[in-house]
Amino acid sequence: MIGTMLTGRLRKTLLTSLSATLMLASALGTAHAQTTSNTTLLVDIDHRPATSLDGDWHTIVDPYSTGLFNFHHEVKPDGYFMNAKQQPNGGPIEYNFAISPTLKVPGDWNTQRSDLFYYEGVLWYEKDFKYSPKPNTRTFIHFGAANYRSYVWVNTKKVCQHEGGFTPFDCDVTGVVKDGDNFVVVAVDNTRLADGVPTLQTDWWNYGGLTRDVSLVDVPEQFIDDYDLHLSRTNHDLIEGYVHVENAAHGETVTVSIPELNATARATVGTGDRAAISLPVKSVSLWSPENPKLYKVNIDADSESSSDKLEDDMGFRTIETRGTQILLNGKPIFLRGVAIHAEAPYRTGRAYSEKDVDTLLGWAKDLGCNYVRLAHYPHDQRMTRATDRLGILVWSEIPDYWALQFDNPAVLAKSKQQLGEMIRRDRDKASIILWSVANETPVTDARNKYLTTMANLARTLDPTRLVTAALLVRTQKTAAGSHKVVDDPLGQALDVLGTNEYIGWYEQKPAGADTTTWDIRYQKPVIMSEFGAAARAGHHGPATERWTEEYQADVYKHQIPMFNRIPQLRGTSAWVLMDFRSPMRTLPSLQDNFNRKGLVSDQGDKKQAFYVLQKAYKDKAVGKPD
Ligand code: GCB
Repeated sequence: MIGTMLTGRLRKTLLTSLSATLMLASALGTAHAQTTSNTTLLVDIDHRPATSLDGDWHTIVDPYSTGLFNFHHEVKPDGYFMNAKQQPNGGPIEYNFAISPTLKVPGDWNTQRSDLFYYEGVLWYEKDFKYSPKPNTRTFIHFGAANYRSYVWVNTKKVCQHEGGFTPFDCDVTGVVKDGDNFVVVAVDNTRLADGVPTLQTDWWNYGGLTRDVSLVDVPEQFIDDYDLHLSRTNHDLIEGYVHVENAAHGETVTVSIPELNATARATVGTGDRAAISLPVKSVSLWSPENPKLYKVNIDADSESSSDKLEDDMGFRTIETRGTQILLNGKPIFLRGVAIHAEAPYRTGRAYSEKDVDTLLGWAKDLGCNYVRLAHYPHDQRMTRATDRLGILVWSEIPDYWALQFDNPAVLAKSKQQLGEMIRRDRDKASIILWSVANETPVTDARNKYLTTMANLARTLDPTRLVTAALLVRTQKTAAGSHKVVDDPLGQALDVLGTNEYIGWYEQKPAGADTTTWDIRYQKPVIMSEFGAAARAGHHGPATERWTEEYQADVYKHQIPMFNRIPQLRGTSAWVLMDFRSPMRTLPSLQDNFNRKGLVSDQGDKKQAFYVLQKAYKDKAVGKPD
């Protein structure tokens, strides 16, 4: 919602750090070009046997990238990735991981050490680990996510690099890991980039580091690295899709079975290393918020020389639109929801644990939600596993947020990569019904083209779900109040339109909603993907006084009747479940670097607006399914 004007000084600072980072990236790219591509991305990683590399990692804060460049800014052959130790008669070694402070992984660095609170730059991580090689095995180091760019070395050899702060990646370390003692060094750089996804401005904290789990995974030489198994939209007695076997042997067979349904399908791997699956089932108990039934699914890939097995917990349902309706298992549904940032309750920082997820989703359930918008990037996989278990429908999105460089093909490539990684990790989750490709992006020809490409890609990668985006809305003043027009050309490419509005906060008074009319120029379902107002928990006063709980509650009281006057509204996600850290929110004592639009404070205090929305959701007094 906020303009992106930069002051001259700030722009200069950003450009300086940007060019340093670009040099780092290109130096790393050229110096290690032969080992930089990493294409494997293992799915269902939480069901694979793995050795966790979580815990304490030694760290070196490196704002000048000294670990990589010499004094003339040339790439050093003996950077920190060598993990060298001073020898009695050797040259000077001016770093030592072994005696450097540790940080916990998973975890952002900002909230673990006060001197790193505002840090944006390069930070090096190192961990020793033991390994015993097994025959006929490929070995990967799996990173749940690292923000924003990562460069990885094992035993001094560069094994991969990755860009994107919220999606997983794997480094193939086969042949690089050895029997006995090994070490891994990771340089993580969270410098914001003009050509990054997201770009320079975001209304959330740029938490850096190895923010999710890291593990060492052995797989057979032929291994299952991707699959898509879903209920047919036209036949609820059929599960269809594919299993991909990497490096599949000729004649490799794949078996998918669901013991509880007494169902088994066998197929041979064909073109593109994929086995097409068609699994007839009888009386599947369809997944829904009222019945979040998950089945154990076994997937086996067998050849003469190798065998790989995976197990998953999956629900089966269909999601589609009919006119302005959203149909879950063929029946119209209204999405009663709230948006959630991956901000950890109570301790702040990036959320990663089961406990974080339980707390956040516990509040969402208590609010009466059957749906959550996971803003503004893919959350930890624990979140989407939990929404599957709890029966909470999900909108999941990539950080195509605000003013990306829409005319830059390199940026488009980054968005595509993140979309692909998000869909690949989470396409086995029945709870996810919506992939969102953007939030509040400025309408230009370049952006329309870019995001249409993204919407089409989402549909190609996953034709079984709905594609959406949170759009800005045009406002016209009328004699009676205001008129909101939804005619963004991107709407053509979407299945469901998300619309964000802040009547009562950034525009008008709360009562402005009473006289606002809506003109939606598409015959498609609409979700009010954001609305809300800020309040400091415990700050009370008249409902006319900004920042009070009463004011925030008043905004909600006026929003709900307005929603009920939008015939094609099929969902609402209030902004936002819990207060979250944002450097944009500097007002002392009221904000203190938190966006205070939470219905719950970061310390778990429910504000008055929580109860207003809870009552409306529990009484089913907001919106209607058809
Ligand atoms: C928005 C953005 C969201 C912000 C919110 C706000 O429209 O999508 O990321 O945090 O407004 O609080 O201004």
